[in-house]
Amino acid sequence: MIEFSPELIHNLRAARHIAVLTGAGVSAESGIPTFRDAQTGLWAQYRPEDLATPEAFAHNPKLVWDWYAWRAEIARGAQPNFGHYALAEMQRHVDQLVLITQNVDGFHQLAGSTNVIELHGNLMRTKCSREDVVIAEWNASDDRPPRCPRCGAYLRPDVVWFGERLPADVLEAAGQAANVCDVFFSIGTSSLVEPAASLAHIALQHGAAVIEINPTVTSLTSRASFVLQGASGEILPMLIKAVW
Ligand code: BV8
Repeated sequence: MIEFSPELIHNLRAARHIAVLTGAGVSAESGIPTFRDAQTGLWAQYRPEDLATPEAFAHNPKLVWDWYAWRAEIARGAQPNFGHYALAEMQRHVDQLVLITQNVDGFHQLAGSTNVIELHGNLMRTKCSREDVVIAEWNASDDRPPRCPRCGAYLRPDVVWFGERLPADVLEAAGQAANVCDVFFSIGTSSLVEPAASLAHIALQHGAAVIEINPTVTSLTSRASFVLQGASGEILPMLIKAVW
């Protein structure tokens, strides 16, 4: 059982606005490999950051399409874990909780969280690579990637690749949440990818308490107000019990 400091418990009980940033670590206990984990099988020879780019898709659209199809398959075969459910419950205890996720698996919504900001999109959604519009269905064919039924261009996953801008409205909403929160959680993220990693610093700048939950040290750890070292699927349910 982890002991939570009285100061941490007080901060959370007094909080009216909570912002939460999650990364791949929150889905690790669901069996979804994180970006830091070595990839397995066919994908072991590739680095995610080399596949999640427009250049990789331009160079080898089938390879990138198949990588996302594999990841979607893993996500469809997995479930949200206790960490996801605890965050959905936390939302019921505070006036406003904005859940900002870097994850593309849709598990927060599956676990019942609302007010979810998907910074990097969602691999269960597909869009036209030319028109940038979401395409819900297309003619079944063996083409990989399939072709847009409207214009014939390749379809692609509706995610933000490295070197691509985040949608302005999404980034704006996330920045706003970080700006007004009393407490900012950074959970299961190596805090390396920008602009997501800057959100915790925006919160610190205006005096919010920043709580990091991660089994390892990250670039944020030394700046965080509270550091809960461990797995989010274990810590979050205990934190909910201790506070609310
Ligand atoms: C942009 C979707 C601008 C796709 C992803 C400033 C400085 C340096 C670099 C840059 C910068 N600004 C821009 C860049 C470039 C780049 C970047 O940040 N590069 C990094 C590598 C340095 N950023 C971008 O390109 C962004 N775009 O800024 O555009 C621009 C301006 C003009 C014109 C054009 C563009 C776009 C970034 C979005 C990339 N897309 N995902 C996909 O998923 O396939 S990022 C992807 O990787 C994830 O979404 C996630 O964000 C990131 C992985 O990070 P984490 O989630 O933290 O996961 P990770 O595996 O790293 O860590 C897991 C953590 O969990 C670990 O700490 C581990 O200890 C912990 N953990 C493990 N188990 C548990 C746990 N924690 C809790 N419980 C557990 N059980």
